[in-house]
Amino acid sequence: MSLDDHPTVRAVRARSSQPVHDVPVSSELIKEIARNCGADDVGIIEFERAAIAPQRDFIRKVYGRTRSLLAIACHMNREPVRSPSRSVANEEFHGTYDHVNETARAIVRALDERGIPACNSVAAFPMEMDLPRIMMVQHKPIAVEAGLGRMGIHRSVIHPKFGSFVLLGTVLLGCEVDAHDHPIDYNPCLECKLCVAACPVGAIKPDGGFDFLSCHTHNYHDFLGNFTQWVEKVADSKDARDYRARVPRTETLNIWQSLSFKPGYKAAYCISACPAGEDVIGPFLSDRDAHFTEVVQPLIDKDEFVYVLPDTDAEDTVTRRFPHKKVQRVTSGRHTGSLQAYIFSLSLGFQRGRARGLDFVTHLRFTGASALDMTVAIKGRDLQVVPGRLVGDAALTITADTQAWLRVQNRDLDLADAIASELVSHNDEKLFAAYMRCFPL
Ligand code: B12
Ligand code: SF4
Repeated sequence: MSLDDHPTVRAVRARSSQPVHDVPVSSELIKEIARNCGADDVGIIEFERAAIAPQRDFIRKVYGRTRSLLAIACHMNREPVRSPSRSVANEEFHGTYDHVNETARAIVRALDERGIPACNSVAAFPMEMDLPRIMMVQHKPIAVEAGLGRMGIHRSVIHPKFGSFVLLGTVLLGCEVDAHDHPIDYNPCLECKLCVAACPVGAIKPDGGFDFLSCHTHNYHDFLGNFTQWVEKVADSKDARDYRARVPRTETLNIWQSLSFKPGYKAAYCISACPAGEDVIGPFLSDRDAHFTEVVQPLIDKDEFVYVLPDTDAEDTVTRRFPHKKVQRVTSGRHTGSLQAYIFSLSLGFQRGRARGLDFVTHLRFTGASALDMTVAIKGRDLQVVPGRLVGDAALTITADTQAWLRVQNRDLDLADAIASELVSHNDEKLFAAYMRCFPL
């Protein structure tokens, strides 16, 4: 039988003529479908929008036919998110993440039924662990471009109506649309800095800076890093008594609960404290002190474990500003698999507090199979990384075998051993120690 005679082909050809995706689809139609499927707010932008350029290749890897991006926001219930009880707040986060994902799936199904090709992307934490960059679609820049809000000092998108209490999703559309949305013309962030005051690890900086490593280490303790550490502690334990000496009973229960019910976010207090947004701001406007006492102070006062990497800005913050909270020292669970990943990790892990008073240029010369030169300039809170070139006068020069350096980063090789066996060398003991303190392992 020829393809033209196949029953499927005959049935499809007997249907109406042109596939919808060859002509621009009504933007309003798609948005109405999205709202009917459960989105609280929606916006559409063209795939070629300049702000999306840094993630275009990653989006293509998810769905190669992407032509437009549909941004969706679903709002969370405010009061549960604000509860100092983590189980209550986490239920709200998890429930809304599921809702965003289910909404995106329903939109794709409804569009498909109308001949409009589309692919949803995940709302919650990404899982492409084998790639140097694990998140494929970055919802925040897409949501901002589509007019769903602006990023506040806490670096989450604040919706003009729902404030910080929204989670985001993106549906990748395989069609052009007839109208595009644009960013809103003001930032709903009030610059009140309550997010700065509430964060237990000091990850939110008053000038809008963000300490990724400290937030990730504490807030995401139940997610990636802790599991790796726990497995290693189990592997190292001689017997049950030894295991109990290494892992507090609360941690064992915590891990079991994460596996059974989903991991818990340890804080997200930056979202809880935020009074921005038309539906949220009322009580703050009528009595700011009451907002602080009722919403922010209970989070500050909470007696809880705070997970930090040793000798970091986060550890300083907890001991200085929150002495009633209990510091739990942990190791970072991240894996640095390549020099590109190391370069990327520098800006994520940079400890501004440790860099206070420093002003020097470092030349790094990586040798071996993947040889590379690079420059790292540290000037107080400012960090500049220039991969591929040695720039300026270097006070510190580090020469390292690439593989050995990566093994040190992953704590597979002790730094002292790497230096003793001349796999790593430098010209200045004091500056080398200062450099290493700025980027904790
Ligand atoms: C990586 C990530 C994190 C990281 C970094 C947070 C951040 N500020 O970006 C960590 C683990 C710390 C984190 C924490 C939280 N997150 Co988060 N997270 C993401 C994720 C996967 C990507 C973020 C992103 O787009 N970054 C890129 C750029 C554009 O954002 P940026 O702020 O300019 O970049 C900073 C970092 O992301 C980092 N970075 C840049 N590129 C890359 C690449 C990689 C691989 C990594 C690891 C980091 C990284 O460097 C920048 C400077 O610090 C998104 C989901 C998604 N797929 O989009 C959710 C998302 C941003 N998270 C969200 C939430 C709610 C949280 C938490 C409240 C935890 C929770 N309960 O869910 C906290 C809040 C912390 C905070 N104040 O930002 C929501 C925010 C919703 C909103 N209203 O904006 C998102 C959009 C998930 C969702 N579907 O709604 N998160
Ligand atoms: S808490 Fe205040 S400063 Fe922080 S994001 Fe919200 S409005 Fe902006």
